[in-house]
Amino acid sequence: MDGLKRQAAAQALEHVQDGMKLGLGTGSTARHFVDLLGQRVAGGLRVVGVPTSEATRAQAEACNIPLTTLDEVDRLDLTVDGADELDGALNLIKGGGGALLREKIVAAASDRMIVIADDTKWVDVLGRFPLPVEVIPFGLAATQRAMATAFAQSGVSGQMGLRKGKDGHFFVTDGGHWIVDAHLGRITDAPRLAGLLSLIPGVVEHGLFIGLASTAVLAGAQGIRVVE
Ligand code: ABF
Repeated sequence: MDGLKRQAAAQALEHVQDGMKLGLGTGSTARHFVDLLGQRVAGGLRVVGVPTSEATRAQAEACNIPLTTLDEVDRLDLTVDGADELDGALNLIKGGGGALLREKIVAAASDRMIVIADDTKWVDVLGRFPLPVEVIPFGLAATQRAMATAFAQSGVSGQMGLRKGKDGHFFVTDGGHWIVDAHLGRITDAPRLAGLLSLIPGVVEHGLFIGLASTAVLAGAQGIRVVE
């Protein structure tokens, strides 16, 4: 599986050109991309990157990839990031790694987003992977009740659980928030659910990425498949 992830990352690297401003994704697949990009930078490629997590920042710095922020540049040319699930409309579930807020801010500031993944992430209908929703701790129960209403209004239901970290305590995001994972099964109208979740005050951001990805590079046993 790791080899497939690296193949997808290598294919996405073909889209990187000298002088580009790049969004740098998070997760084990994006990690391959940053590693390969670092090798190209060492060979003379000139790019600047905006990392989507503290983990990616640390990796990019170790690879000597020049970094910038969205305060210093207006738009990014390209973001390359992984996903937990993607469908035929290139809608995504992201946030399994807990970095969905910065990932979405960076993707939305990019002219293009390439998703890199092994082909097990490709699904007919999103939702088998639990939907991560980043929430403010204050008023959590009220936020979860509002989320349940949003689920019902978009025709889904399921259990919600507050994510815990490896230490057994609540997982805290880079932004200092918590994550609720919603086990919904089949999200048949992802754009509607995305819109409803975005209206809830205690929801900082959710892991449905609708209309943000322009290309998917999927690596499988049969080779690389590019979906646009
Ligand atoms: C990030 O990393 C996340 O949005 C997503 O949750 C995860 C995918 O991880 P991996 O590439 O390790 O499967 O892209």
